[in-house]
Amino acid sequence: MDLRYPYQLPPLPYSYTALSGAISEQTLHFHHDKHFQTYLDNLNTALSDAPELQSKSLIQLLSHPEDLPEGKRTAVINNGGGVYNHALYFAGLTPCPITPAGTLRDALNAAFGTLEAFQDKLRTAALAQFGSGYAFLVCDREGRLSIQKTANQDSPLSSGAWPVLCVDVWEHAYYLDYQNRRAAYVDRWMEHINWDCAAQQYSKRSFR
Ligand code: MN3
Repeated sequence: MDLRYPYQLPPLPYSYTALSGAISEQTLHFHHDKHFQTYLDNLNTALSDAPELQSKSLIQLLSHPEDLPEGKRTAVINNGGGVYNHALYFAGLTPCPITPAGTLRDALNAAFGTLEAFQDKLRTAALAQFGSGYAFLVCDREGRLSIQKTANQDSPLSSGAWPVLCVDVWEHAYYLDYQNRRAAYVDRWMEHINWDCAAQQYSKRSFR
């Protein structure tokens, strides 16, 4: 995903009721239209007086947080990470899941052995993330896949990994539907992974 200033809310790529067995219409409205929008608004505000940062892509900004001016660094990490992570999260869901195919399936098999083993590792990471954050499927420059959990809105880009897929485990992602049952949410999320989106994201990996 090549996101650039001024950042705009991508429309939800399915209807608000499309995932209702797993994620309710109410949660999608709050999460996509309110939480995601707030990260966008805060990022645009933070960059409004920084033309040198406006001209960079979000991937460039998040890949080198050490290069950001000190007065902007925290705002970009938190809100830029929030924008990229949410864009990937919502694009990575679908009401009509298919199984992984092609080079991504081969890479999954090479890294984890089986799809079930991948799911176990991702679930473990999602449940082990203390407090707010994400579990990601990421790859390195050679396309090797692994699981990474991050706190808050930190991006795997900032540690040199390319995000392929993510599950948001902030309570705002599941509390209305599952209350404290994060494991039940993660299991239902897993049934709606958009492997087409993940395969595209995997094939577009680029390290800046
Ligand atoms: Mn969220």
